[in-house]
Amino acid sequence: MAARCGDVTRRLDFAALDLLPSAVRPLVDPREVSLGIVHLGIGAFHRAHQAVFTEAAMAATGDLGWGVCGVSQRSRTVVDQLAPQDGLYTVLERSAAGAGAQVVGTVREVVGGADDVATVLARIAAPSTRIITLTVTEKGYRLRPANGHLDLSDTEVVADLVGRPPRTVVGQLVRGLERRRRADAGPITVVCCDNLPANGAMVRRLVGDFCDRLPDSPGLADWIAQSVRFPGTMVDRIVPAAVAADRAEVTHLLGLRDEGTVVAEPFRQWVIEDDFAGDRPAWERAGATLTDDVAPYETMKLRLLNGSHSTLAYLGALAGCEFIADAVRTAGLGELVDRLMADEVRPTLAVPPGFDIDEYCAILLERFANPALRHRTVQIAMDGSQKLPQRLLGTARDLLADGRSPRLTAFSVAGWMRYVTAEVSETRTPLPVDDPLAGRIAAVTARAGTPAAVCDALLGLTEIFGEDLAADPVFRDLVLDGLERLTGGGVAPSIRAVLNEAG
Ligand code: CS2
Repeated sequence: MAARCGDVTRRLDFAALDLLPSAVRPLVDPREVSLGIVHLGIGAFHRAHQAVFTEAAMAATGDLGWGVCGVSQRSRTVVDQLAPQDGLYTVLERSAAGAGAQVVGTVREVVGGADDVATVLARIAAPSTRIITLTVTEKGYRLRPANGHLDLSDTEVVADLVGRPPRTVVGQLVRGLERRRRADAGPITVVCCDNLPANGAMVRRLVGDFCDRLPDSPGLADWIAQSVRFPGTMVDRIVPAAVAADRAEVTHLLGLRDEGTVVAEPFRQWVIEDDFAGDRPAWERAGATLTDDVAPYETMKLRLLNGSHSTLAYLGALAGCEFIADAVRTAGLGELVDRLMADEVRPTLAVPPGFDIDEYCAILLERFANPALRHRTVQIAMDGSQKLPQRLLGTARDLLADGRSPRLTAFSVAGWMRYVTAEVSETRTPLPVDDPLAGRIAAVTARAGTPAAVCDALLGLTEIFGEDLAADPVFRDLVLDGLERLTGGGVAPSIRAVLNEAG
């Protein structure tokens, strides 16, 4: 009774747990959970994905030693949301069938990584910590996409290397591991959960690059090679930014106020390379797939889901759609991504044995069309320079190498080019360019007066396109063709034309 008609201004925390309707309570008693995981980059995605899997694994086994110390990278927002709530928050699952709430109790501590570096390093060095997970977004790694190594010209990386309390992710990871080695706290596994190809190997490489430049840490790289594992992963769950209406709905469902609500679709998937230095949560008991080879899953997801997502985001935003679910029903975009997946992406994939790719693609289209998810096109359009290579350009490269025409993929790249230069959509809504390369993009296109000049200027950004695609005449012609159409004729007629030409 108290939960349903209680004081709605009361905030979720330990003391309010007993007021919650039993169906929404955490799967384990959070007061009994102890820390076992450090998570770098605690945003909405971690809370709706890995934390949910971990809680289900703890509930399935009764091993409650896998609570999360969540580190926020820059802003203190998550600390302010979760600390007063004893780390508790709600996952609001939205689908056409309605909304369901589940309170999650796995996050046991939240630390502002920018101002409390000492706690971050101490947690990485604690013997009870056996796993470090990461979701810091593509740009958070500060790597050079062209060679996959740490960007040693990045001023933050340089500052970390000369010895300030580290603020970059790689700096915190390496200094934490150094502390762990000194404390003789034992082996540990670093699980990258960002949408990057071969993400485990990538983090291992960046850690190595940082270590190579630390004159004061002899032997650290060898210790890491022996004691630290970096499995690759494929992570999947669509998690749009929560808004006031979501928090209001949670208040209604819980009878309590929750400032830390995250919104998610019902679908969730996690494929993890089974390569751990020590213990781990029984994530397979929570529906995760542990496998020897994560690469086929990862490429499939990055090219089919994320490639389509970016296509819907750029072209949808250009057509004036605020949300992905609208974009997929507008201007022929649904058919475009369907054909993009079937005709261009699928031939480049090595499908894991026994995996039903037809069903996977059909479900993807349904997930994009979920009317209850208000996933903003401009949110996904962010950081295109960091996303295009693994989402679209790999497909283009593979098709070109095979002598095939990446017409639809190139059209999607043209959508990005139009998005970053158009300023406003067809319905005059603003198209923000939120990207670490925004300054370079603006500078190289400033005096480009024709689609050809824009196309060449942007293809010249070899940190995105590499030397190969920048110089590929077939690719250039296809992208330019798309960009000319989008510049002159709008999204819907351009899609019709390109689909006709693609046959
Ligand atoms: C999206 C992803 O924001 C984006 O760029 O494409 O976050 C996407 O929602 C997830 O990868 C789904 O697993």
